[in-house]
Amino acid sequence: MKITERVQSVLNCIQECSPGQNEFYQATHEVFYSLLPLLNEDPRYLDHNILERIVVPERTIIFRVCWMDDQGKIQTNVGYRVQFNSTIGPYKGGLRFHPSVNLGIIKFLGFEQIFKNALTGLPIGGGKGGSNFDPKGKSDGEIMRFCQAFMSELYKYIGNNRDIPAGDIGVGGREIGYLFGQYKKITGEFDGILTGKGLNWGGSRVRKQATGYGSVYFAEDFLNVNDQTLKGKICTVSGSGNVAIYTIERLYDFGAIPVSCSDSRGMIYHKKGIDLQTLKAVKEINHDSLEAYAKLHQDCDYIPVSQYPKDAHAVWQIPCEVAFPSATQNELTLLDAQTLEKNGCILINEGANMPTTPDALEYIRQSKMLFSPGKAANAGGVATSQLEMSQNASMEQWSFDEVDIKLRGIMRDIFNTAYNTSKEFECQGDLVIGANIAGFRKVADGMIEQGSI
Ligand code: NDP
Ligand code: 2IT
Repeated sequence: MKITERVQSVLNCIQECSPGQNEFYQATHEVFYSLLPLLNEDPRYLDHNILERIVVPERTIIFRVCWMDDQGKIQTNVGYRVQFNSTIGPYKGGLRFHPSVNLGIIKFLGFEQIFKNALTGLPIGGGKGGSNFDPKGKSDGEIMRFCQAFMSELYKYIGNNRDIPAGDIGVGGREIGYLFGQYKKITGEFDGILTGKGLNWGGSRVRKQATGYGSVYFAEDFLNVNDQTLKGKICTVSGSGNVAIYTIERLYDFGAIPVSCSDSRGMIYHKKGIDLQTLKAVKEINHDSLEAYAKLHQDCDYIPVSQYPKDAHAVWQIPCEVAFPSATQNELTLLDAQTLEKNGCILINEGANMPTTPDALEYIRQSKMLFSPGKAANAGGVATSQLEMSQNASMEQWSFDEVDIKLRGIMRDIFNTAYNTSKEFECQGDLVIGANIAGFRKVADGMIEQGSI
C-alpha cells in the first residue's frame, strides 16, 4: 500500500468510527497529510501503527452534570474529559464551557493539544474537556453551582501527576476558582490539580496574559526571519476574550496598532486603535457585549453578525498587515483569506485553535502570506500552565518578569523548532509541516520506546 493510501485508510476509519465528529476529522486530516514527508523518510512510524494508535484517546470520560438554577430548577448538562495521550507527561489541556461543545469538538482540541504540548519542549501530555453548559446570561451563583457539580464528577479522574485541566472558552479565573474550591472540599487536598489559579492560592504570574503575549512573540519571531517587525503594523484581532485581550495588549507594547476585536454578536473596527481599558471593562469585568464598547466610542464602527458578508467575517474585511484570529474554530474562511491577501496582509497568526477552515488553509499555504498554526503560535498558554505546575511542585512563586522571560524563551524555541523542521523537510517557512512533524515525532518516538501502551 502506498503511504498516502495508508494515511487515507486511517482517516476513512476515523470518519466511519466517529460519525458527525467533523472538527475531529478536520484536525486529523490536516495533521496526517502534513506528516507525509516524515512518513516517507522514516518507515518506523507506519511499522509501529502509530497513526492508528495516536487517533484513539487513551480514555474518554463522559458524565452527567446536574445543577440548580436560580429558580430552584435542576438543570442537566453533559461533561467531558478526553485523556488523549500521556506519552511525554500527564494529560494537560483546557476545559471549554460553550453550548456548541460535543465529543467531536473536545476530541479535535485534545488531538491538537498532544502536538502543541510536545512542541513546547515541556513534559506534558495532551487532554481536553468541557461541557455544553452556556455561561452566558447565568448569575454568579449559577456559574458556581455548575462548576461545583462538574468538579464533583471530574475530581475522580484528575491529579497533579495525572491530569491537570485549565481554562479555555468560557472558563477563566472565576470558573477555575469555583472548580478548585470544590476539588479541595471533596478531597481535603490543596493540590495543583488545575492551572490558571488565583495568584494568592497557587497561580502563576503571566498565566492570564500568556496565550496572547505568546502569540505576539511568535508573530514577531516569524516576521523577524522575514526581515520585518510588528512595529507600526496595522493588526486585526478577532475575539474579545482572554487570548484576544492580551494579544492586543502586547501588540501595543511592540508598537503595532490593533484596530479590531469581535465577539459572538458583532465586530468593532476602531481605526485609531482599540481602547484596551474599555475593552477590559466591558468584557473582563462586566461580561457584556461589544455593543457596550461601541456606545462609549463614537469614532468606532460596530457591525453586528447579521450584517456580515455571506461566508465571510467583517473582521477580515479590514485592511491589515497582520491578522490574529483569536476567537474560535473555523472563523476564517476561504473568502476571508482571499480578502486578507488582496488587502495586503503578510501574516496570519492563529491565536485560537484551528480558526482557519481547510480550504482557506490550503489557499494561504499556496499564497505568499506567512501562516503561523495555532498549535505553535498559541502554545504560550499551556507552556505557562506548566510553569505554574513547576512553581506548585517547588512551593515557589516567581516574579512577573521571571515568568515572562521564560515564556519569551519558550516561544522562541517553539518557533525555531517549527521553522528548522520545515527546513529539514525542504519546505522552508511552511510551519504547518514544521510544527506538526516536530510535535508528532517527539510523541511517536516515545510511543515506540514505551511499547504497546
Ligand atoms: P474566551 O471565552 O475568553 O473568549 C472567546 C472569545 O471568542 C469571546 O469573545 C467570544 O465571544 C468569542 N467566541 C467564542 N465562540 C464563538 C463563536 N462560536 N462565534 C463567534 N465568536 C465566538 O476564550 P479564550 O480567549 O480563552 O479562547 C479563544 C480561543 O483561543 C479558543 O479557540 C481557545 O481554544 C484558544 N486558546 C485559548 C487558550 C487559553 O489559554 N485561554 C490557550 C490556547 C488557545 P462572546 O464574548 O460573545 O462569547
Ligand atoms: O488550548 C489550550 O492550549 C488551552 N486552552 C490552555 C491549556 C492549558 O492547560 O493551559
